[in-house]
Amino acid sequence: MTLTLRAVRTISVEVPMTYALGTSAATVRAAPLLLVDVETEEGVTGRTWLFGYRRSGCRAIAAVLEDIAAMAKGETVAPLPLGMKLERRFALLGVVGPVRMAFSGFDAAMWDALAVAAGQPLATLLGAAPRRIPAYNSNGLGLMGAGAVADEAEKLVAPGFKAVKLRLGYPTLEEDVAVARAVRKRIGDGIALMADYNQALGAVEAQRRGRALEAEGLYWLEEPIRHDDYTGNAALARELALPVQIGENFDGPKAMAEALAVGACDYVMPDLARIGGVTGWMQAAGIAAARGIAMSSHLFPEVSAHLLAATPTCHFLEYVDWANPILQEPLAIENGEAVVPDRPGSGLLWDQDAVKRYRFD
Ligand code: SMN
Ligand code: MG
Repeated sequence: MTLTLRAVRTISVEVPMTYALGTSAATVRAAPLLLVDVETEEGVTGRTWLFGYRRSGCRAIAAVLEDIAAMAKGETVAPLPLGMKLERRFALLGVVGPVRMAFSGFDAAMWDALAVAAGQPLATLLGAAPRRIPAYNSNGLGLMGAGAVADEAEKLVAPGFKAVKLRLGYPTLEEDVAVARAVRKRIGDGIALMADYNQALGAVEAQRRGRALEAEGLYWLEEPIRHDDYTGNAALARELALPVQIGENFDGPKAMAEALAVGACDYVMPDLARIGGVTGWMQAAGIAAARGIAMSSHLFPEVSAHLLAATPTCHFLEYVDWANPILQEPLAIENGEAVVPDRPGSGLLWDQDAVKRYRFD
């Protein structure tokens, strides 16, 4: 069925988080989410959600989406050519940051509409099938000190997760090591433990801390230094035994291709909203597959589960429960694996009462 674009509607909500997210860059206690609905003349609605990081982020993305909607009205829902055409109109402003997120959300919601219209799960429309994807629990584990982090880690693995992610970047290396050890001691050896610095370190310090952490049995070292310093990341990837993970800040598949061309990392984890939605993700998946690089997701677990099912080098799904309060059917996790839902589209439906409760714009 051909779908014709009628409107794009957005609602901003701020949802309380079960676990605060205290990274080396900022602490977030409530998640500002932008809910995106693409409506079509045929009555099919496609949905996605975006993370605004701050309320102003939601407002900025919504403003761009309003502009995109005005240009897209009456067009056929065809994410690749329509996205390319409209992005060209934003070339002078720059398709980065909130503009990139708006286009990514527009793309993901269009793909959802196509899958809903086809009566197929998004994974199926992408040439795969619903299945289970290994997931790590990425809620919480902020910079709270060894005792509090170990307590929280115990709660995070309780539902059956086999992997969790720790935020590092304490003032000293000794504190980083102490926290990693306290968590390991508490959760035991059978659980994978990822560590994320959120770009906190300089090149020399990253070498020093990375080398010391090699003895702590971490699964990957994420964004140790500035995300766009590809040569610096490449030096770390070469010199450390600990695999270097980057990708949440790749701005489109081209950035990922450039990073991989210089060996900037061992693993990649693109973000649905920065890689260019479903279309950008699939292109990135091809690049990762060509190089045999394991690919994980960043945030947006509900949509990312479908995408990882269609990713040849599928690695880990990053699980966060942020959208659960406003979803009719939250993503199911069983034995530490995300269950790709076997229903049309990505499976996102808003709980309207909850949306009213948490709405801020
Ligand atoms: C992260 C970054 C920004 C928002 C949420 C989480 C973090 C991650 O870097 O990888 O989970
Ligand atoms: Mg990260």
